[in-house]
Amino acid sequence: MLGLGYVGLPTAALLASRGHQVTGVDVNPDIVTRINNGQIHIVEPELDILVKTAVESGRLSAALQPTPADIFIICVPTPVNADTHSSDLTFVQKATGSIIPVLQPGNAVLLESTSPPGTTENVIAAAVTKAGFIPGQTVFVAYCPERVLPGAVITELVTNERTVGGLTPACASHVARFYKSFVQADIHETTARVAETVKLVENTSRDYQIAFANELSLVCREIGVNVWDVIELANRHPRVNVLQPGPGVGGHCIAVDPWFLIEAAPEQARLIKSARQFNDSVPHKVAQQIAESANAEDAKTIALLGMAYKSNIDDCRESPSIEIYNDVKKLCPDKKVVACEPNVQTLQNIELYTLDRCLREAELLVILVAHTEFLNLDWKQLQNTRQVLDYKGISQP
Ligand code: SAJ
Repeated sequence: MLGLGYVGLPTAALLASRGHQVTGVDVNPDIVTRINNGQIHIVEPELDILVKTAVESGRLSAALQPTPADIFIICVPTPVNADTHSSDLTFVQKATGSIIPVLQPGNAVLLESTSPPGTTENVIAAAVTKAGFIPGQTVFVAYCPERVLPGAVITELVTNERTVGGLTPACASHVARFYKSFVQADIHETTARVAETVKLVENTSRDYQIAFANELSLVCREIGVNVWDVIELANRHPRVNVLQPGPGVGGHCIAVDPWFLIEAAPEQARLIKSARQFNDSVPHKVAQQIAESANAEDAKTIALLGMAYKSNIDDCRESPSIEIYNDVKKLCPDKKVVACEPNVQTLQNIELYTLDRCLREAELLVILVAHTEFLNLDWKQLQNTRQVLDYKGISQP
């Protein structure tokens, strides 16, 4: 397993628990040491025990370089460049290069990272061909996108259906047999390019639909109706399923992956691009609204509730709440801006208060994430004494 991140590590540990002998490879020596000590570096339910057991059983170990294996799985980051939004495939290229010296006839090389269409062929197949192998004949090459939801990774690794895109039909069926050894759902065989596009479409469709929900929230504001009521009732129609508006789209996938589709067909993907850009603008609009409310109500202390990128996780990277916090601080230099995140102890450059302290000291409470701790509050009672801005629709009776 090349890359021991939030997909690679759980997959490696799960494979080891199913009897496979697994070497986890990572370029970060701290991660390698940690895993070899049976510890983990990410927060994910059940992962700690799964890794500990796998390491103790001798079926999972970590290393800085790949060792010979029947199957190589590449699970490394595929970021987009911040300014141009073009894809950066450096990690996939390096991981592929590191496999070549230990690759042998009959091995399989699989890519799981979200990638632009054509990557499996242009990066992986090209590298193995250059090394003298024939994809589909002497080695198997396939694209098998991960689909797991952070917070439910261990379950979803087993229960989600999978798409397996082979460079040739022989590659697809060889690799599908491997996934059947631990996936309890259907495995769909197709071409690598279709599988690459499918992965992008999955996350882009979510981004696109969230943009619709976010735009609806602005439309409903103008009309003077409650967007949550409108969506709930519209969704009673058998063929309507509007997603939920929020303070922006965070995480490492949904806000990134549409750019790969846009890059592949810039002239055609206009609505996709517009949805992506609109979702990116939402945190700034939210910050503006917060500043306006704080000024109108003369609130001296503003508490932002929820810094993680979504509910009941501790991952605050790529979180719209962080952007909102920084924006509000700039827009309200004379006010105290604090944040509450029950799932972390500290956050760089952010003044964290406990929930109790926010409730005691802030005149304006802003709900940004629907954490269970916030759902359990009596918002009706709080609204008698505090101004509440609710971006998750949880404060209604
Ligand atoms: N969000 C909304 N409204 C909604 C749903 C989500 O504003 O109705 C926001 C969330 O608050 C969050 C962001 O979208 O900020 C993304 O959250 P998410 O739960 O939709 O997705 P991720 O990024 O945690 O995981 C996604 C998943 N993809 C899909 O559901 C199509 C997961 O299955 C993928 O494996 C993962 O991306 C990935 O790695 O690609």
